[in-house]
Amino acid sequence: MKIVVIIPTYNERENIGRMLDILVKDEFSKIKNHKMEVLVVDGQSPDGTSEVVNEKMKKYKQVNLLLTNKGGLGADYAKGMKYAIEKMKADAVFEFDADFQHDPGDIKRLVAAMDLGADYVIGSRYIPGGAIPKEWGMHRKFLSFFGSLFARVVLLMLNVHDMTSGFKLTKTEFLKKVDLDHLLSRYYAYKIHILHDVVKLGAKIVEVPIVFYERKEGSSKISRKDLFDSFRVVILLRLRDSKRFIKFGIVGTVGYMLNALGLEFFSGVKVTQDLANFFLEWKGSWPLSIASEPSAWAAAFAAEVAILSNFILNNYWTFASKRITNPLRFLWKFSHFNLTSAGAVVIQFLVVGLAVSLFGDTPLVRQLSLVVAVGVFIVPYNYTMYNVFIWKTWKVPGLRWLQNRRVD
Ligand SMILES: Nc1nc2c(ncn2[C@@H]2O[C@H](COP(=O)(O)OP(=O)(O)OP(=O)(O)O)[C@@H](O)[C@H]2O)c(=O)[nH]1
Ligand SMILES: [Mg+2]
Repeated sequence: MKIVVIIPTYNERENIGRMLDILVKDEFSKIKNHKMEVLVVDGQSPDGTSEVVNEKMKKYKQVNLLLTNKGGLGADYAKGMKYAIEKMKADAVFEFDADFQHDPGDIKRLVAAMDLGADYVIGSRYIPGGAIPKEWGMHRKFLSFFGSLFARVVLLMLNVHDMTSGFKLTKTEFLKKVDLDHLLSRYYAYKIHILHDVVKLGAKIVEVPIVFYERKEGSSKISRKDLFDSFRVVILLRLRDSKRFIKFGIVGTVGYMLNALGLEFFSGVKVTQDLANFFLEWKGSWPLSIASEPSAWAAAFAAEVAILSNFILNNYWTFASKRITNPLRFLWKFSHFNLTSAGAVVIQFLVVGLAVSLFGDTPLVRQLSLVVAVGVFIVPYNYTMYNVFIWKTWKVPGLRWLQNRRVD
């Protein structure tokens, strides 16, 4: 494999020369089974970092230089990664700092993890054996740890312990599938975006413990705005992941509102009165008496309105990519959807009907009983039906013949 160590620099004159010597002379020679190269991505540092690199390039053919206009760490890394992939034909790339906070001696340890099958190796400070600088003040320790924990929890990535490490080895077969031109951050938070995408692509992740040292020469470029930027990126990634879930929630809310309005509307129309009158002789004999309540029928009609709205909105919006257009298939799918939702009609009929027959037929009783019907019965009911018949995530032995029938 060809492995390119990408080192972004901005005013790292005191560090870069010594770092390149150590990498090329000491470390690369220890890695026998791969072709190792360096790509320094310099943001045209005013301190003359690139002059030092140019000098080293005369000495070592493994050193490459790419000049940028200092677009921020993320933007410059994106350029470096694309250069390594397209121009240098890298099979894997390192993210690595120039300032000796990362131990060059750890490079071979991350390579060894990839040799054992990892696609994405994280130099991790938050697993046993890893460490952050002792010299860091309480607040930087706190921010680093809880920042990482926040990202892990919100993005549901508890199996990754260090979300913001700057020391990583990534197979370019995965990096090529990440949209490097549209990273959500041009600054430090780009790391969270790439990590998130690579995990979603199904890469095999391995964390190798590293000690992160305190910077000795030069100055830090990280700033307070990076904290807010990281927060923003985590939230945006989360929203992106849960778009369908949020749409599903909105569809449910609209469905509920139509249900509540429908209940009021139908309880005042002639059809429900007529239906109730038809069963008037059952008035005294509970529970059949429920059929003689106009609002019970109104609740059943309202349920059907909500089912219709849910089906149409989900078909044309939430699952728009799988939209059903063929009219026959649409009808078939709709009747199937109705069949699985039929229980909801019955539940609403019974719960609202029972409530109005017990407590009187007032808007308050109707609406409160609707809340109970939906919240206590219909949501769990739908959840069960969806798992058994729609997504088929629960296998029920006695129902296998029904579950296995293809409806789509
Ligand atoms: N090309 C380029 N390099 C940058 C940019 N910002 C930072 N760097 C380099 O990226 C690496 C990491 O930046 P640092 O400032 O050390 O960030 P850090 O290690 O998280 O913070 P410290 O612990 O304070 O050093 C260093 O090698 C910097 O020189 C940039 O905008 N462009
Ligand atoms: Mg640093």
